[in-house]
Amino acid sequence: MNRNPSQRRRYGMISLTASLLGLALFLPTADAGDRDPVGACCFPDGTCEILTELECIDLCYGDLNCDWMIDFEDINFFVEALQCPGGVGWPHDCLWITGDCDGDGAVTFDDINPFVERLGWVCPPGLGGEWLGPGTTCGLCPCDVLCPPGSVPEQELCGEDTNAGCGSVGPNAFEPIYADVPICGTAWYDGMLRDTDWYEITVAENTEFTLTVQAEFPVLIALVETDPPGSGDCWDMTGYLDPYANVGACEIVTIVSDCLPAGTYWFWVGPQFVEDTVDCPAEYWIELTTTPCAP
Ligand SMILES: [Ca+2]
Ligand SMILES: [Ca+2]
Ligand SMILES: [Ca+2]
Ligand SMILES: [Ca+2]
Repeated sequence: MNRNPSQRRRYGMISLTASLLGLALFLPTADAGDRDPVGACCFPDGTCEILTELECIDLCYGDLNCDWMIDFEDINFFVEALQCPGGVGWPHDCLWITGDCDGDGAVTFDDINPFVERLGWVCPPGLGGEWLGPGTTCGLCPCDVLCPPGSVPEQELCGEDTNAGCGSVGPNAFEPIYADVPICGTAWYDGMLRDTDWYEITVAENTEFTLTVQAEFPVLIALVETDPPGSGDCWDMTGYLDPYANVGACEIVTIVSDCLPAGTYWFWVGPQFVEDTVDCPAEYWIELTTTPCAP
């Protein structure tokens, strides 16, 4: 958020009144002008919309120097805004339209009374977004994956190595995963080595598995294939991942297995080797659903 408290000079109420009366004699009515360009607005909750800058950021009307207070320091900015119809020639980072205290889309003399009424206000903290600029797309927002409601944390802490499955040093270590209970996990990649997370589930009947993931890094998810299927024995790995998916940061993707026989299955999650590094604690979530099926 661009908040730029600059050029602070004090005006008294007398000089404000004099200035406004003087301006009223000379200035044309301001115009809001053409519709502003739109671009990606990235909100703190991870969502994004295509909006104008004004629609995206949080404005406190009357706070023309963007210091979150509406006070005498704003008066000369307000007077200056009145001299810039349509915002043309407005030199400050804090937006011209911040002077639109009656909400009609322009800063005009009609804003004088509502501006004066606001003197002394403290602006509420905002929930505005970050605007990325004209023509930008939501794919450019920083990726922030939020754990879904009801999720449980991965047991391995970021930087540890406690669930590397068939790739474990020492005893094979898997973390359990349960149907319909999302897991909120973390991962890293240091440019050479990467975190690998192996999740294990055992089913008692023919099952079709559906695994969904979203990660803050380019991620690979997969069902580790064994022959026979569901053997739960690392020596039975075929070396194939089936099904699997590679997706970019923040993309949500789902893989669906064939109808597989009762047994023990492993789902694999880890960073792709495409970024320079993935730093702890890069987050992801996965959710597994199981559907009984007939082979
Ligand atoms: Ca202010
Ligand atoms: Ca106005
Ligand atoms: Ca991990
Ligand atoms: Ca791991």
